[in-house]
Amino acid sequence: MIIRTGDLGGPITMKTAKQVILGTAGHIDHGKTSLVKALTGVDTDRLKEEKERGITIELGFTFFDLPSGIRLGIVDVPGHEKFVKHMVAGVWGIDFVALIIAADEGVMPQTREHLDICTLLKVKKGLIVLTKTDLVDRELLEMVTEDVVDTVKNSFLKDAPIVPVSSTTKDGIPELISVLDHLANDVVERPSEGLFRLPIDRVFVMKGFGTVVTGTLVSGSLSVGETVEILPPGIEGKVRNLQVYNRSVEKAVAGQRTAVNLQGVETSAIERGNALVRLHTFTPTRLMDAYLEVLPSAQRPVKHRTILRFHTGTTLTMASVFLLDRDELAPGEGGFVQLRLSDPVVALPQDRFVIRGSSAIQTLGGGVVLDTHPAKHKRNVPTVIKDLELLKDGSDEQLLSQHIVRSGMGGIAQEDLFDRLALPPKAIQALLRKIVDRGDVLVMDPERMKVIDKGQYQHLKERVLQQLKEFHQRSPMKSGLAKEELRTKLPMEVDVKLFQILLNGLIQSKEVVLEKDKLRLPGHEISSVDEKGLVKRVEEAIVKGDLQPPSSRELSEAWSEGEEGIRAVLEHLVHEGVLIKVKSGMYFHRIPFERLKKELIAYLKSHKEITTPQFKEMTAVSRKYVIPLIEYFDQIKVTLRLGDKRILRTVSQEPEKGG
Ligand SMILES: Nc1nc2c(ncn2[C@@H]2O[C@H](COP(=O)(O)OP(=O)(O)OP(=O)(O)O)[C@@H](O)[C@H]2O)c(=O)[nH]1
Ligand SMILES: [Mg+2]
Repeated sequence: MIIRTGDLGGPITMKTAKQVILGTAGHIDHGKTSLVKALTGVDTDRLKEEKERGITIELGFTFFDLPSGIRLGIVDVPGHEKFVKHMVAGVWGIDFVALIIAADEGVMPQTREHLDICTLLKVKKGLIVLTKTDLVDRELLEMVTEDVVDTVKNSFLKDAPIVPVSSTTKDGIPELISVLDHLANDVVERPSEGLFRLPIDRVFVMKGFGTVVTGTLVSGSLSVGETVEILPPGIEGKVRNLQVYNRSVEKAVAGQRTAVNLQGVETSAIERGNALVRLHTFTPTRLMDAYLEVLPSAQRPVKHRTILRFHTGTTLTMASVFLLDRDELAPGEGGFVQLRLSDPVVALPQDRFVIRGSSAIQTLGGGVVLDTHPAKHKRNVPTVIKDLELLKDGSDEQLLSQHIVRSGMGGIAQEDLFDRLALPPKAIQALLRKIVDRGDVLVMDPERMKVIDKGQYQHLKERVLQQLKEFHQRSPMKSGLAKEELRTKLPMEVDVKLFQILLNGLIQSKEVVLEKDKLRLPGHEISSVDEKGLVKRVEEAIVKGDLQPPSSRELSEAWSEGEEGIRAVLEHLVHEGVLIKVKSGMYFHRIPFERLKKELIAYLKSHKEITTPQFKEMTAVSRKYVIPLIEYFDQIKVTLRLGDKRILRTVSQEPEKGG
């Protein structure tokens, strides 16, 4: 007799290859483990302590084949309130749940808490099993059933089958098997081309084999011989052997309970809560954006910066909850949050999580991960919330675009997008192609398929133009800015390739001019800022000064012009090759300077050496100019100083005519 059949879907088809995972849930001692034993013959309570205390502590695993041929894997969870963390780990990744309620006790605290957890983790379907029916009469069973129907009326189990059984007398077990078969038949198998991930729920040593880890393979597939990585510790190992339901296999796929024998991995280095992934596919994170819902039944609101227990996959860590658009979330409310975790975790957007109190341990709420690698957000910023709304409710394509926008001015490579979306890499590749073809993003490195959002690229372009504008304002007499100097003024994540693409684009569109390795805006010409014809006047004054040229200060005083401006003109003329800067503030015109240089070389060739007084006589100028000049000749390696004399440094510098 089935109390309520619910919607059992269509007719069952024979599916020998199909594998589906069922999880148990329910209050302590309500008969979960006994029911699993009644179904499979296996006692999943293996630990000595479990046997002695008669309770489940760790997760139990077993399986059996349903009449249709579907293999049903079972994760048996503990009901004790102290072990809810194991329960969350066990339920994360199951296909459907059996909420188990003892007919002699009815709905109890962990019945509700486990139901809440399954709801928060978005377990899509399930059934209700009333156990220990041999201990109650018909009347009591009816009362309990009413209570149960009332408890689940607003949950995903509101229309679920209700099956009364006795694990002791086996009453109702055949009916239960038939209901399980219908539900399993209806489960949509997980795609095996997803990004491989196995949250580890057990680690142990097997004699003669070494380290074995087990878990529910939640997405993708894994084959013997592959190199894998255990995160967060970042330990590499090789898959020596794979087992699915006690049988060695070459390949394990999503939806299977899997045991992985790892070569080259110390058992002590890994623990429950770590994740087994393929190399370079995930980066653990300590900061994530999420949407958090507080249970209507929570005793108190969740306040900004509260520290709570955070459960996802098989991991438990502490999280500081930053509420992004309010100061508290009341029971029944939901909002966008940034979670700062005390330990790094492996997660994907769309992953579900549960939060529980840190001292009064009680399930408070949970939600969905939206971004696993966000920037730190300021609170109460409308654009931040708008972006997160898109990540929460947008289409896959909008999500992908949004992640590209979020990668900023540095762009993002295709492989780094694989762990931003809960989609198989192949699907992400195809979506990215579509976005590129539409022209919303720019490919900056076709080899790695590194892309940048058009809007971000535009920002970057504007940055370059702004930098050049500011540069011209600062140094009106400089012809332009060196490429490398410009690069240092852009965000660090802008790599050489992107920088080159950016410059080429700007040069091609004539927004920027490249001249002698210097970049400038097309409107910038020195003559255009030189309204007073200073360039010409300065050059004339320096020529006139011959070997005793006026300083910038002297010119500024003589003409009542700002010294800054004159200095800029002098520097510009040095840059143009008209003047030679012998020392700070002292500029010679090239013509008299070259004449002097020739005279000096000729003198040294015939006299072999020269003293400072002799050089002073040659130039016929004051010491103020003599010393800087002769030192400059040392500096440019025309002369070499030996004590108080100087000799010619390189004879070959000016080859003798006909010699
Ligand atoms: N009479 C009767 N006793 C049952 C039945 N199912 C379980 N029990 C008894 O109830 C007690 C608890 O059963 P378990 O199966 O260990 O309960 P559990 O839900 O797995 O408990 P935890 O895992 O610790 O939460 C045991 O003593 C069982 O023998 C049943 O259908 N009829
Ligand atoms: Mg148990």
